[in-house]
Amino acid sequence: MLPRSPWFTILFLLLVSSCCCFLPYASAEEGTCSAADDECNAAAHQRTTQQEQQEQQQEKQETYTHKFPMKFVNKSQYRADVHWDDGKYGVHMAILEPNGGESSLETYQGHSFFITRHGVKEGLFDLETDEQHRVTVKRPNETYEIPENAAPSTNPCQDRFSICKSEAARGTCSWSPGWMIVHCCKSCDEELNASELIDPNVRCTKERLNMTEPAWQPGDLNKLFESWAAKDSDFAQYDPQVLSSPGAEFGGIDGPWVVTFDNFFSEDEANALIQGGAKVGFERSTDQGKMNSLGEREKVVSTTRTSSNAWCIGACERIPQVSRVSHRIEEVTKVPKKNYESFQILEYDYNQFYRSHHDSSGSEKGLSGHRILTFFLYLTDVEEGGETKFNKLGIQVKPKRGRALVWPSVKNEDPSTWDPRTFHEAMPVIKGKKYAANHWIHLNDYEGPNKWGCTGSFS
Ligand SMILES: *[C@@H]1O[C@H](CO)[C@@H](O)[C@H](O)[C@H]1NC(C)=O
Ligand SMILES: *[C@@H]1O[C@H](CO)[C@@H](O)[C@H](O)[C@H]1NC(C)=O
Ligand SMILES: *[C@@H]1O[C@H](CO)[C@@H](O)[C@H](O)[C@H]1NC(C)=O
Ligand SMILES: CC(=O)N[C@H]1CO[C@H](CO)[C@@H](O)[C@@H]1O
Repeated sequence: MLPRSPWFTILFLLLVSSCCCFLPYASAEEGTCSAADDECNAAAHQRTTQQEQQEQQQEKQETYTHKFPMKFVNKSQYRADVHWDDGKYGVHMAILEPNGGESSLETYQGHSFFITRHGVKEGLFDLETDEQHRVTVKRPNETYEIPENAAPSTNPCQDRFSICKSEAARGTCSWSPGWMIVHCCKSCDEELNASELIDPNVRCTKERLNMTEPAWQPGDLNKLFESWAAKDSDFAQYDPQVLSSPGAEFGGIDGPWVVTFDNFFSEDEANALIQGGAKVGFERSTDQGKMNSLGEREKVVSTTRTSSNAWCIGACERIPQVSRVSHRIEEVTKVPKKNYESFQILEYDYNQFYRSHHDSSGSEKGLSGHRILTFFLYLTDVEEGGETKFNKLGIQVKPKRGRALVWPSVKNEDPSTWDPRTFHEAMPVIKGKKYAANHWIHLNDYEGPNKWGCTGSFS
């Protein structure tokens, strides 16, 4: 049996307290108390309490209520982004460019910032402690240096944001699994096995995603466009016009199919799409850059495309007129909506343009396959400029509210091969403002792979 004398109890308490409170202050200068030396320990305790109070007072004296500058320097080999931690997803504040990698921000005392790789939200870490680089602002004119050895963690399963736990608690892991696995992996691990699924080779297989058959077999492309061009078309009320058809057999020039429906949607529907875009918020258009090991593509501000765009998701997609137009496109194309990217709403101001490009997804087509069709809607009349120009075909289409322009990006004989004839560009707006919207339609399912974070896009 252990002795239960008062001495034992005191000794025990002292041992506990000495390891928790006194140890950091037991430096050589101050001298070290033996655990049982009551008086010495009491004195040391007083000293440390005084020190703490002094430090606290000092902290208190240095209160800054005004904005002040803070400098960030990037010494790492990664292009970095600085985000203010707003307690939610963070707010992007600065890019640390190469060749100097410096940026100065105006900030407030107590604000926190975290550092990620540029263009994705993958954190830059101290690999020894496995802590993400972050800083809480204490006083004006500090410099925060991202050290040379900063790098993504070797453990990809991290919570990137303060809000991850509460998002997981309200069920977001199951209704937005792709985004959550990549951004809130720890918080979704129990529910989804996120630490396994964070590897895109595990997460993004045809079998796991229950992918269905391609929308088109060879020959289906021509059949569809021929049904629109026919005199007795089911869709004659939308006023189809053929600008180009194979062998010019159905009108227009000899080339790939290019068709307009000059009366495809109403003014009310056009306005609803513009308002939906505003609801989500228009942002400067970006291109997709390189992919990291988690399947995220870097967002790159485009130089060949100066428009702004908004992806019509959530509240925008639920606007009745918006879903009515999507549904009409399903009826006309006979390709189900699960193969579509969300409506992209576009805004072109004076002199804005989108230089020559192709809508297929290039050689990297992924699970969803190429974009086979572009269904493009002009939401406003434009006084001058803003035409869609097919560079190789010599066709220009004028914006006109209610008009839809449709063309394929792939070949009739092989819908998994892109058709280089349909390069096109958006001419600069000279007078007025151009609003447009498009659905990009894929050969295979898009919604499933997108939901599971298998399309490179996580917005
Ligand atoms: C911070 O820098 C600015 C401009 O360089 C200077 O005016 C200000 O006094 C500095 N503040 C402190 C507290 O050092
Ligand atoms: C997670 O993985 C384990 C084993 O790999 C499996 O037993 C379990 O059912 C999985 N849980 C979920 C939610 O998929
Ligand atoms: C695929 O189908 C199976 C069986 O219906 C289902 O349990 C599973 O959740 C589906 N997978 C996905 C990613 O939707
Ligand atoms: C990749 C990259 O942009 N890294 C830069 C970070 O900043 C240092 C200078 O501080 C540059 O040398 C690096 O090129």
